[in-house]
Amino acid sequence: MKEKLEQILVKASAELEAADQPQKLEELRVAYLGKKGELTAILRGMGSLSAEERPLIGAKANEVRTAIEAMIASAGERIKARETERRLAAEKIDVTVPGTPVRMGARHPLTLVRREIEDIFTSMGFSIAEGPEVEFGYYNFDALNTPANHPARDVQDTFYFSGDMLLRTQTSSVQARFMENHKPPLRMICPGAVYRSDDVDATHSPFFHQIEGLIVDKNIGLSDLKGALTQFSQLFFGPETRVRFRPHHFPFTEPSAEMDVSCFACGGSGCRLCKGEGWIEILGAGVVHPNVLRMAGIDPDVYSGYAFGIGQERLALLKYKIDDMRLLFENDTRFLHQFY
Ligand code: 2NM
Repeated sequence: MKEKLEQILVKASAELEAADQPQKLEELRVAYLGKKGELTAILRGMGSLSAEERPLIGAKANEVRTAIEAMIASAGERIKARETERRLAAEKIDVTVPGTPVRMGARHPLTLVRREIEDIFTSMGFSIAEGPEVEFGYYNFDALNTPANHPARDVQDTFYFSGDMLLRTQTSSVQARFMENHKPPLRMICPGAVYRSDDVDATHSPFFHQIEGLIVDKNIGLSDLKGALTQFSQLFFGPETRVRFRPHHFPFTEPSAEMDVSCFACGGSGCRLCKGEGWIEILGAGVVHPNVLRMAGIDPDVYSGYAFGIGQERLALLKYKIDDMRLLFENDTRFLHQFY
C-alpha cells in the first residue's frame, strides 16, 4: 500500500505539471482527492490493515494528500500567471500609434452670423424670441398694418395654405405675438426662417433668414434707433464703420429707412464689394407705426418704439465674401468647412 501511495504521488506530480487549463486541473483534483478519487479509495481500504500498519499508512496517505494539494495550488498559480501573460501579450496596445483622425465639424456661416448678431443684441439687453413658421395671415400682415390689398399679400409673393394660413414672409409676426403677451418696456430680437415666392439666383431664395428687432418703451424715437444700430454696425463690421440712413417705406414703421454701412473692405473709397459705392445696404428699420402698437393693445399715446429687420444671408455673404447665396444651401462640405 505504501508503494501504491508513492506511485500515486509520482503520477499526480507528472500529470499536474502537464496541466495547462483550469478545467484540466479541476479534473485532476477530482481524480485524486475527490470522493471517488484514488487517494480516497486507499483511505477507505485502510480498515483491512493491521493495527501496526494503519498509523504508518495513514501518516503516509496524509503526507501524499498534502503534497498533492500543494501541487494543485502551485499548478493553479502557474496556469493563472500564464493566462495573465497571454492576455497581456494579446491585448497589448501601442500608445505611440497615431490615432484615427476625427473630422471636426464646422459651423454654418448662417449660424456664425446669427450667433454674432444675437450676442451683440443680448449684450444691449435684448431678449431672443421665436415663433411659428406656419402663421396666420393676421400676425404676418394685419397686425403689422399691412391691409388686405397690399401687394406683399399677393399669391405671387407669399406661399399660402388653405384658409388664413401661410408661410411667414417676415419674422415680424413673432413681434406682433410678443407685443400681445408682454407689456412694455420690451426689447427683443427674433431670428428665424422666412418664405417668399422668389426665383433662386445668386442673391435670392424663396427660403431665407431674418433677425428682426423691436423695442417699445416711453419716449423711444429715431435717435434711439440710430444709436443702437450704429453700435451694432461697429461691433459687427469694425469700430471704424460709419452708417447712413436713406428714407424708405415699410407698412409697419413711420418714418422708415434703409441703413447702409461704410464699406468694410475699402473703408468707403469704393471697391468691388461695394460696387464702387463706398456704402453697403444692410438693413431696414423705422419707428413702429401707431397702428401696430394699437393692434397689439399698446397705447401709442403712451408708448413708442423702433424696429429693424436684418437678412442673415446677406450679412453672411458680405462678412465671409461669398459671391453666391446658393452656396449656403447646397450642403457641400468642401465649402462649409471653410468657416469657423
Ligand atoms: C424691417 C424693417 C422695418 C419691423 C417692424 C416690426 C414691428 F413688429 F414692430 F412691426 N417688426 N419688424 C421692421 C421694420 C422690419 O425689416 C426689413
